[in-house]
Amino acid sequence: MTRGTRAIVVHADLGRRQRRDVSARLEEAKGLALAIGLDVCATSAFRVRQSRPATLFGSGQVEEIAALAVREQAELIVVDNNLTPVQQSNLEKNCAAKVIDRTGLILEIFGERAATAEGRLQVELAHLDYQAGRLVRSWTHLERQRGGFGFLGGPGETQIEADRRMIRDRMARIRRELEQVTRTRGLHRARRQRAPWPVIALAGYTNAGKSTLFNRLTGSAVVAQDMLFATLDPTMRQISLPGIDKAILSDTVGFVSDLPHQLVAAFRATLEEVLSADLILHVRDIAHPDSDAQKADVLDVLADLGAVAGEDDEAPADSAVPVLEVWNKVDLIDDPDHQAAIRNRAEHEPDVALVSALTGEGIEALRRRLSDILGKSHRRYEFDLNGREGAALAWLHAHGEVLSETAEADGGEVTIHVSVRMEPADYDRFARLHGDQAGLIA
Ligand SMILES: Nc1nc2c(ncn2[C@@H]2O[C@H](COP(=O)(O)OP(=O)(O)OP(=O)(O)O)[C@@H](O)[C@H]2O)c(=O)[nH]1
Ligand SMILES: [Mg+2]
Repeated sequence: MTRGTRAIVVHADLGRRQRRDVSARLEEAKGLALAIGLDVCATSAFRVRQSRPATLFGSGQVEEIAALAVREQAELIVVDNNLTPVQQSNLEKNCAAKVIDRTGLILEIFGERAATAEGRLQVELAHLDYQAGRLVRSWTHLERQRGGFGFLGGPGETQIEADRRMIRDRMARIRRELEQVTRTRGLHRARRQRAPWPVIALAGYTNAGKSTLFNRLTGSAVVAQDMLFATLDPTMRQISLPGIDKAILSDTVGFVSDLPHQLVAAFRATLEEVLSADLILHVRDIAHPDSDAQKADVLDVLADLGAVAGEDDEAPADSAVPVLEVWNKVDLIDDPDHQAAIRNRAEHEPDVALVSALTGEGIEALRRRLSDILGKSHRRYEFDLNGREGAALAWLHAHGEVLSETAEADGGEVTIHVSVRMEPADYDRFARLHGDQAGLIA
């Protein structure tokens, strides 16, 4: 798939209760296609009463799609749904064009954006997982890449087995490499927390303005543009807040509805930065017509990661991170009545800050708010204690709220990883009392 490829975007409206209407879905799908540089010539939605196992769309609809592709001279059809391998290959045959589904498209975008070694490994892992799922009935995808494996004979069950094994081996290797990278980052995290500076993580729907706010608050210049998934790799900078010595702000990948589960799994380590934060700033494009649906999608992903309590959870998770909603892009609300209503709502909601990252409105108030929250709140610290230091562990249980505790044996040495929420003053006391002998990660 190359930039500038002529493409049409189609969506099957399956009539399920959706958070957004069909035209908004199509608009977003078009945005995803544009994000990878496709030349989108036409978009169209089809009401599909009964999804067909062979083609998803009804036969008349397939003809319409084929005709549209011909009329627009499109080489590629983006289907904004998830397709089975069989549906994908039948559609390709019937429409005489290449077909990519929603998950495939998002994986392509991530593949193009990944800039760090870690990001590339994560995307490759997600891609392999996606391919492995497609091997069940269709091996044609891999055939192209097989190259040197031709000696194994004609494709058949044996070939599928061989492909599966190849993918499995490669996935195992990537997982090991990723573990290594993650471990290094985990150490960085521990070192940072020992400082101990509070960490604020930005989270939110793609294009909500996270990077723009990040730049506004830190005075840096990370890429922020009107494009879905502009940011992929996490970035951290120091920000200064009134009355607070130092704090770290982290920008990260945006979310989207129906984020492929392979990606969430692969990006878990990166997204876990969000989990270990002291505060999550949930940045929302409050001027977007689908703002509420986007919020629900973001909360789904955060709940999935265990950062916030999910809709079905009875009580907030122990480790839940406090969330402040940042209603961004207030400058974009044209209708004065709507603008007034939003301002009024923001004022009365306890955990909402209204800003425009672009004009700077509300930013100073947000800074004060952050100082307030971080100044008061307990922070989260992580320790690696030597198994013999029972006294240090007991102290942590007595003075802090232990969020998790896991033991790991390496030879005769037992290390206990403890994650604790406590006041910075208590942390200082702990460090004075047990610091060196407790074996803090340094
Ligand atoms: N009018 C207006 N535009 C904004 C505001 N904040 C961000 N934008 C614009 O919204 C677009 C997306 O901003 P980004 O900061 O890249 O969004 P993001 O959340 O980092 O997006 P991803 O990294 O793609 O997930 C850019 O064109 C910004 O200039 C704002 O307060 N007002
Ligand atoms: Mg960004």
